[in-house]
Amino acid sequence: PFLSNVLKHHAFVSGDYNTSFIDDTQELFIFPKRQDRGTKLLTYIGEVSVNGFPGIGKLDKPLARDVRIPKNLPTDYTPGAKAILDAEGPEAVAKWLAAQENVLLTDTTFRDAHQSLLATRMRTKDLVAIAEAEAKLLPELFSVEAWGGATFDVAYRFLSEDPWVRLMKLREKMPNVLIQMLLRGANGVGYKNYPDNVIHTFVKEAAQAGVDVFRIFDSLNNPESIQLAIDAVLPTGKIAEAAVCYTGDLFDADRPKYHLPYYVNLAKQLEESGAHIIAIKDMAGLLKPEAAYALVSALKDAVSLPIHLHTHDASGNGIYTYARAIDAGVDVVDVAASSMSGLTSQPAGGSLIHALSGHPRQPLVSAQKFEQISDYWQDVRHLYQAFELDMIAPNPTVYDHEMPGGQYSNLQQQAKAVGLADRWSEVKEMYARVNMLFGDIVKVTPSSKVVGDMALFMVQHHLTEEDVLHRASGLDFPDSVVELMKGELGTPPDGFPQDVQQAILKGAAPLTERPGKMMEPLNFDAIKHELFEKLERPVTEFDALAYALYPKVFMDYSSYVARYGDISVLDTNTFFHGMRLGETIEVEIERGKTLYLKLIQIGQPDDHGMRTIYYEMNGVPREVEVKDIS
Ligand code: 3PY
Ligand code: ZN
Repeated sequence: PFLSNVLKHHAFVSGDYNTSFIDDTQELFIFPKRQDRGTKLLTYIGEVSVNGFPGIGKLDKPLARDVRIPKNLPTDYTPGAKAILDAEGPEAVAKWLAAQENVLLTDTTFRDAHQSLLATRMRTKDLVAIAEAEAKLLPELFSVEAWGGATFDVAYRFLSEDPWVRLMKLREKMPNVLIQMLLRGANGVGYKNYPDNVIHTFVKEAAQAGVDVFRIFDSLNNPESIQLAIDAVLPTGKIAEAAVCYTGDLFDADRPKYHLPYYVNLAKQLEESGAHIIAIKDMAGLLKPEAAYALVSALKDAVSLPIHLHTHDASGNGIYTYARAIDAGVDVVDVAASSMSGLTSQPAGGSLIHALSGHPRQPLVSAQKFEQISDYWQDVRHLYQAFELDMIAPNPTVYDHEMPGGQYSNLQQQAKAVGLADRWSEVKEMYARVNMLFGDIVKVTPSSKVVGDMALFMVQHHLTEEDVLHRASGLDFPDSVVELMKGELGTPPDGFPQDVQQAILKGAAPLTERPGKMMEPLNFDAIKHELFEKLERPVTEFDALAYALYPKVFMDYSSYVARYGDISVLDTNTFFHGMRLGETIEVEIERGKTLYLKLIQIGQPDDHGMRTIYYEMNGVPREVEVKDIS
């Protein structure tokens, strides 16, 4: 341990040491009490078996089912759009796309579908297990959306795994398809603006680790924030897909703000900013079929870039919307595997392919093969039943409240937590009213969260819009609301209503510039040093970025890993539910090294609530102590 401490010491690593190094550096003699990987895993399993999993508690472990993974895959990968990007660059991909007669598909199952249906909880292990089949059976896909959005922080925060490892593993298994991510402009994969150099560094590292297509949006449709991220993508040689977020109703005469010229102007600006593709990001599923036809037609006329359409199927109208967009010439649409589609997720890929039977633009992706992939997700989804939302049918009220796919279940949970479960309809209605109070804004992460926070606040305190304007001095608004009005998420191009802004800021002045632009660049070297001292291990660029974006989440994750080891190796059922008495599981902790674990007995709690858990590990008795906090 001494030598390893020396080798890891930052002074030694940086070459900044002299002969007194050892005398002056007493921490070299502190040796951590090492626990082996087996004991750490047994402790984790014991704690989950006794106390349940955070957020879902102690539930019966679902019976194991066979998971169907397609067999007899071709030995080789068929080259796809990725080959064009690698050989000829992003402009060539855009040109190739525009020349395709058939509409192309992006499969969102690896990101948005589980973000929108299963609270983003899909684990890397389950994603990687189907990745090779996905890439070998569906090489005609334009891309697989597999990273970004909420998956980044949820991986660390709730799954105790490293999202960068996820990306690199998927890259390895899918060498022939484009991997796409969702990036929130100047908000990165976070909930507020970061210094510009954080966005640049993040994009550079993500591109190196495997992202080919960056879908970039801003939660207030502010083109400056999107420009920043496009500028970060261009030097990487990857694809910058810039999104206009769709809200409101194109044909609503009472809301002229979001008529065609609004989107056309924005798309033109994004084309000028250097984007290779324009996305229409319909994050709530508000784009009705005829609006889709009109919008895609107008954008095809106004810009010379391919158009990529994203929707959510909350209303049940998704396939119809796509059909009309396809008639209008849309180049790519987002779908999910059928068993992970519909409702707050994307429309089903297989259904769309069948719906276009006889249509000259029917996608080249095989519906049968897509269903083989879908069979896998159907089996795996069963393991995540604790995270299913309680929406079971299409819900056209989405056109009234305009809540994004991923937010619905979250806000419902938040409402329950503050005792508003039986006033959920009021909350939804208030969400729409807050939107108008804030000046009819785009609602998508992070702006959507602020609208939700304000709606809860107003319902909870029985407030009206009048109260907000005239009783503001006596109201303690949620922090997120004050930050929004201050301009910390940026501003909508036409600003916020001044009276509301002034009331909520109570006299404080709003920012006048994009916040990230005014922040000091982050010193990554200093962060690495700081982390090295805290973690006592080599620090990667990925660690430094994660810490820059989410300091507390990353530190919590790091202490979790120090305590339990790498628990991403556990099967999902055990990860969420622990083990049953008498059950045996296998855990491959590294290639070729498997532990066979059997849970023999759970002892009674002692005076301090500690229980002894008795296992066999590879046939040898083992015990761990676990605190019962259930
Ligand atoms: C995200 O930012 O996570 C989204 O999915 C927005 O739609
Ligand atoms: Zn989405």
